[in-house]
Amino acid sequence: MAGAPANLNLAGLSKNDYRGNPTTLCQGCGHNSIANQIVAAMYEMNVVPENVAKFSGIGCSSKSPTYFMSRSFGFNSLHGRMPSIATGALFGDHRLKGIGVSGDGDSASIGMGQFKHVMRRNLNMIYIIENNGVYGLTKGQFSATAERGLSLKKQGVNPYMPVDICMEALVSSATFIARSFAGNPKQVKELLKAAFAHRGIAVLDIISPCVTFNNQDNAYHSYAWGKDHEEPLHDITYIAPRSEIILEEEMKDGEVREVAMHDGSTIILKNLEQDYNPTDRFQALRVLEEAHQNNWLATGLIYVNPEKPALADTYNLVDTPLNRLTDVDLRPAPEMIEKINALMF
Ligand SMILES: Cc1ncc(C[n+]2csc(CCOP(=O)(O)OP(=O)(O)O)c2C)c(N)n1
Ligand code: SF4
Repeated sequence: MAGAPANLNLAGLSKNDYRGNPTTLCQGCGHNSIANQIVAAMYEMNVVPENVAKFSGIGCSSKSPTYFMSRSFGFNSLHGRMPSIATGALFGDHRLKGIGVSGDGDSASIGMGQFKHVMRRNLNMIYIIENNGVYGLTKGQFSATAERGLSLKKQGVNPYMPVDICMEALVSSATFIARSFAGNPKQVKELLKAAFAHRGIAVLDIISPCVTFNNQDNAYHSYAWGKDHEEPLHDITYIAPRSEIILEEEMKDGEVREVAMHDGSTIILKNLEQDYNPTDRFQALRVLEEAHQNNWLATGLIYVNPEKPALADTYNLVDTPLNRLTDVDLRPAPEMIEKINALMF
């Protein structure tokens, strides 16, 4: 195909244009691998960085937006408050796509209320939770996603049941829910692409080991446990609108499920163990419960509903972003003022 030179994508940008500052996180931290996959996915999707706004709360994970897409807008907000800041900003300019990065402490502990409300509002944002079961930044306390019985040297034994981020997202009416593992970069990248194509909230719960405070082999958020217990529901491939579908040889009838996205793109899922339909909410609930009971790390696209309108679409907004409206645009015409005055007296 004629087009851009090999190292430039269709937006005319090189991969370097999608990078951020060098990481300051620990070497081997799962969060670094996720930032790298965001760079790769956005480059391959030909995203214009200036059309993206990055948001985060507080934590090692919430530092991540610094490490990708320096040319995009960005706001590092307060602990657990990323959803409301993002909601305001994406109302201010509803043409931007949000990429939010949070931690399990940021979202499932202090920010749980905000998390659930941004789900039901269906904000047009990818919401990544870099889930390591601990508060990495403040030296490894248990977070709300830590498994019961987890024993850490300085913390003792966790007595509480864990919060399941995907289950919480599902019951809060999120419209795209996926789980992955930082040790599976290909799946992370394809899910990121699909999430970007989704118009609405797209939750990615990514198990992202904290190599400093919670990476012993028996911990549910460690590299070893993830590798041993990962049960992908399908192989996932994202097909951009109008690009050639070249997978027919690999995929046989009956094993393949396609999900058409709002923008004309397609997600192709090749089922592995079971015939899984991610548009069936009841099946999604069941697979999460089964995974919980059997100690599986079920990964892949768990649920998607491309039909529900995103938050900005449920309001009768003008096409021009609200933050670009001028005084002249906002001032009612004299006849309209007359009408309003007449109604009052
Ligand atoms: C209101 C408030 N309470 C507590 C803190 C302290 N604090 C900073 S980060 C953090 C938890 C971070 O954990 P997580 O979101 O899981 O991110 P990680 O560092 O593990 O990536 C806490 C409790 C804070 N900054 N603000
Ligand atoms: S403390 Fe843990 S979460 Fe924070 S950067 Fe280091 S490995 Fe990552």
